[in-house]
Amino acid sequence: MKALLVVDIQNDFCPGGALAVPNGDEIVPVLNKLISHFDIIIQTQDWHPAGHLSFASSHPGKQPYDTIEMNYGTQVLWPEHCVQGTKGAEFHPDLNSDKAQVIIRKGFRKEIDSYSTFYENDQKTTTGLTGYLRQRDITDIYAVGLATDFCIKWSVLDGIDEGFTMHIVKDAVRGIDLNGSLDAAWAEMEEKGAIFTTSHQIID
Ligand code: VGL
Ligand code: ZN
Repeated sequence: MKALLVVDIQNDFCPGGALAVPNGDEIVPVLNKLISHFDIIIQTQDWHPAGHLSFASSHPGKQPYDTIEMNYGTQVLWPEHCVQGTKGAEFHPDLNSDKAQVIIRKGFRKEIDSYSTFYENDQKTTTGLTGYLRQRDITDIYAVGLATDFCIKWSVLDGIDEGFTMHIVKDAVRGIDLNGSLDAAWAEMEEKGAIFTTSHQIID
């Protein structure tokens, strides 16, 4: 069984949002086509409490895109984004979210960020997604959404470690690209065994 994993299509990651991914909204029509093609849809939603420790504003003297050492490793500091209950945390209005069967929220613990949909950034705290997927006999996951070099990459790498076949739909993702992170992400995903595909290969 296969599932479509629609990652973080939220206002704050789209142009005009607090942490806009360049051309992030461009993929929405492609996502809607894929959504109508798949039977099982899982969406993720970045969902931070105010004062989340991944925000630069929570660390006096720090600027967005600086990094700090957390007890789980290096953390990029972000502009405040996807705060629970705000407009910025809502799904993009043009995304067809009606078909989503489960929505995984992540980053809701103040002290820990969560890029991956499987594990939080300590690589230990689970979101429960693996259990859901296994119980539904899902073997193949098609990752789409934002951002290629953060939430998509970490989800793809973790998904492979969890034993799933991870596909990444190249024309249905967009990246942030901090200091070459986008090229590095593509290389890491390829190296780990992710399968690169396109929406045309899936739909046509
Ligand atoms: C993301 C940075 C911070 C993402 C989420 O969705 O890739 N990136 N929070
Ligand atoms: Zn976030």
